[in-house]
Amino acid sequence: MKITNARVIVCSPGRNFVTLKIETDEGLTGIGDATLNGRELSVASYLTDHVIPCLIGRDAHQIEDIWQFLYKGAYWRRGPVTMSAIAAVDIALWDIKAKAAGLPLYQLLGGASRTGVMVYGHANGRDIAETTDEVLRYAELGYKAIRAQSGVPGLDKVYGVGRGRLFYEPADADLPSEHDWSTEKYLDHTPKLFDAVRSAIGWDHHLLHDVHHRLTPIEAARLGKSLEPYRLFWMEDATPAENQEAFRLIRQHTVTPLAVGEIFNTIWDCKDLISQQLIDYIRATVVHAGGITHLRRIADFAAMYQVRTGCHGATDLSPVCMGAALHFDLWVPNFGVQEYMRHTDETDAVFPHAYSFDRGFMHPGEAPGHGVDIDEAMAARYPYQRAYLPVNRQQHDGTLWSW
Ligand code: CS2
Ligand code: MG
Repeated sequence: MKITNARVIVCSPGRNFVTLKIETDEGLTGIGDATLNGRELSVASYLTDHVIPCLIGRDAHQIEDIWQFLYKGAYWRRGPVTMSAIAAVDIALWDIKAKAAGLPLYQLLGGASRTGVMVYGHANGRDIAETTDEVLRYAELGYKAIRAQSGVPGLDKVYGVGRGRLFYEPADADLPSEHDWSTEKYLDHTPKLFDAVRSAIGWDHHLLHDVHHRLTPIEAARLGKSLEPYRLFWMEDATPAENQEAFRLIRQHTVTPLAVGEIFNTIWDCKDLISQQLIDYIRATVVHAGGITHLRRIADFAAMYQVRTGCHGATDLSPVCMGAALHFDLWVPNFGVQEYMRHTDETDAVFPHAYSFDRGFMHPGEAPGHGVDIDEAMAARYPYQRAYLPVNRQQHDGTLWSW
């Protein structure tokens, strides 16, 4: 089966998405997600200018060889732009292969390892009371696992408190907006948040929290320790992870489970974190970590150390990524949880899909392929609109900080 054409479709049904569509001489097509929040056009250009010319004429069934060609052949290996582009090709080719077999993608990976994929939703609010109410609302929606993020007294804007209720879009301006930050205010506030939430919801739900890269290792250790009474499912991105060794300091002080990796793009970013059991969940997902082909390698490596998957699934990852990830989640033996930040109705209309949500669990559906498509005519109605993620500054002196 030869690849005859490939096109990049950039659209913005409420937020920007980049989709790769691959066509073959047997009439089968496949689509992949290439969305990188705030750098969408970089990946679109990487695909159009540097990848697609190399795809034409290749055998669409040779997923692994094409992956190796795009990874090693680039010479300049790794990085979010390169690996998102490779991921888009990979997801599209797995879509084609599964369609050619007439099977849902998870069957090609090894079949279902569970009856459904447990997902977590995002409850957020401006203060503890509002956030607690949202957590209870998510429980009523059927979620068994709920992330809680709230505003912090004395801070103007904080990660995770968004414009949406069921979805959250942080890329909120044509140029990066500036948020303010105070570690002290955050560390004082967060244990109070979880004391209130756990008191309100009881012990039958998993609670999660995203620190979003903002603490030093010892500060993260302090937070993890202070949250132990509330039994979190995980504390995410507790500290920037370029220095994987930093997590050892956190590990020495707290038993709160640690999750990291949504911004990782290859196994090398998490090799030591996993092999030295410094984390409990790996957050890498199909769109930013080289597609199904590479994410399987990360998951199998993680399984050797009892590290489980917890794929990223924010609103800014397209339904194509969600669909492919759910097939992966249904198969992967060391599954942990799948993030499910819903998309807007206009996004769902552009990306019709077979996956579904039911009482806290999702299923990718039984459609051949990954079960997600793109309505190109509708996508054309939503042209790209530049939008950047915010930056963060220390409130007391303006120092640029992790957002
Ligand atoms: C967050 C994301 O979902 C998460 O865990 O870290 O909302 C993240 O901020 C966005 O994906 C960035 O584009
Ligand atoms: Mg996160």
